[in-house]
Amino acid sequence: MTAMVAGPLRLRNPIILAAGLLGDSPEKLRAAYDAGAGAVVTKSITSEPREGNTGTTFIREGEGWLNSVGLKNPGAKAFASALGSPDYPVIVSLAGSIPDEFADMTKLFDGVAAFEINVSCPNVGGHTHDMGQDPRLTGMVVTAVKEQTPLPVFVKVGINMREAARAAIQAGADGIVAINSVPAMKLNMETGKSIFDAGRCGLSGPPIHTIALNEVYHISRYGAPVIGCGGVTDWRAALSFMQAGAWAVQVGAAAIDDYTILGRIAGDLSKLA
Ligand code: RRO
Repeated sequence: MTAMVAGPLRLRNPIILAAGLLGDSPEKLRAAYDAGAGAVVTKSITSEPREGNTGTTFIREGEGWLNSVGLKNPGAKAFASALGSPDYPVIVSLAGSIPDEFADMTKLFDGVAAFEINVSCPNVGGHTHDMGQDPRLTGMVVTAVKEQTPLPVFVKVGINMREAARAAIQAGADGIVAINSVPAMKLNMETGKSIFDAGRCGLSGPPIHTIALNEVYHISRYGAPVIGCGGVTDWRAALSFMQAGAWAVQVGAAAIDDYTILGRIAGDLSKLA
């Protein structure tokens, strides 16, 4: 497999497991790495445990997926202790409300490769989602985290968050992950109400790939490394992210049914080199 020649992390290949359902346990993270990913991102972790949303949280929608997980996680302390000090590259995704909360969480993790600050969760209210709508606050989070850790810090933005990406880079972010799932809606025809208890959901998978590509193209002009994320199911979509300026690519929902897709995409890409 090709070794990455540039970027804030040295990885065995540029295919990274995206934050999400597969990153909620150390066993799954390890399995995704063993299946061929260059690195793996955890589920977004908060300082306190969260039960997540009730009811349906994940369904197929056409060629994509809708989720409304609601940041379900055991909390930073429990997750860090379960993770231990991994001997493979783990990027810890962090979600929160205020800059110090993010910075404090970084202190709990040992032996991880980097942090990914999630400012774009579509499924919970408050700062966790709105942060990416607020470039100043996004910059403040990056500043606080960079003061606390020497590790690379990435910021995961959603659609229409280019100003937050720019602010994050100005504040010292080592890279931008673009994009998170796209805020969406799915109604129960009989009730006219959302099929998700929380009302909110995010669309991921192939239907958002071209949207993500457009964001990657624009954000990569800002001068920091960009990691493309959205709708990658094979080497073609991965390559298009790279042609648009990405130095690495994340794969999320497509790996749920079959981890081996990670190694397959990495292998197929390396044959092009
Ligand atoms: O947990 C979720 O519902 C979730 C998060 Br934190 C996120 O960043 N993106 C997403 O699609 N779902």
